[in-house]
Amino acid sequence: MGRGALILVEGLDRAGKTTQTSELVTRLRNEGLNVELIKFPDRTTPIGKLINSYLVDKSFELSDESAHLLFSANRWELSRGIKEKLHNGTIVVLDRYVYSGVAYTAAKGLDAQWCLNPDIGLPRPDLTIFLNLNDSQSSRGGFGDERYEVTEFQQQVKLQFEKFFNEPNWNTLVVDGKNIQDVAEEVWPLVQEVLSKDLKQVELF
Ligand code: NYM
Ligand code: MG
Repeated sequence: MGRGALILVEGLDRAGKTTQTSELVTRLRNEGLNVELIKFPDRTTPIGKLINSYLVDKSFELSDESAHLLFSANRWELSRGIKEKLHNGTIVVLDRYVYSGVAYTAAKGLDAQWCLNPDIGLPRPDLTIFLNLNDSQSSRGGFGDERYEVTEFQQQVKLQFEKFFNEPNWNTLVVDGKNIQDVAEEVWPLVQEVLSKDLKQVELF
């Protein structure tokens, strides 16, 4: 048996990542495959708990740099487990990852290469699906009240995500006006294609 695939779903807040990753995991399990879903930030770890405080409590002050490094550290906390699962043949589906890390901090004006540096060495996804909301929808509001859930900021984040649109293994799916099943039907062939590959060693950022 070959290794499992690392599949990432990225996007702005409210793009539908959590819905689509859970649909995808259900579908893969129905095919009899071993699948694990990991959502970043993982708010359950010691570092994740700090990140959660930072997101929900706007009086919890951290410099932009230290907040950024916590999000990266949260990925490093889980990276060994991710590699082990892939080696054991488990498909790992990620809800956000390195690209969110760079895009949200670079949107604050920090240098994008500086933002990527702490993530260098993390496993690289075999497939990234970016759920793309066009401007009219990203400005429709309806956010929760966590830090970053503000229309103007989301537009800056989107500009940062767009810099990754030519990354290897990247697919941008427009989700505007589509229902959950429509989007899932577009996700599925991309996933099947990566599963049909004979994946070699896990690549790294
Ligand atoms: N976020 C997420 C970052 O700023 N950097 C990161 O590295 C990651 C993984 O956390 N607004 C931000 C994006 C979201 C917030 O994520 C919480 P979610 O998926 O809404 O729980
Ligand atoms: Mg959110």
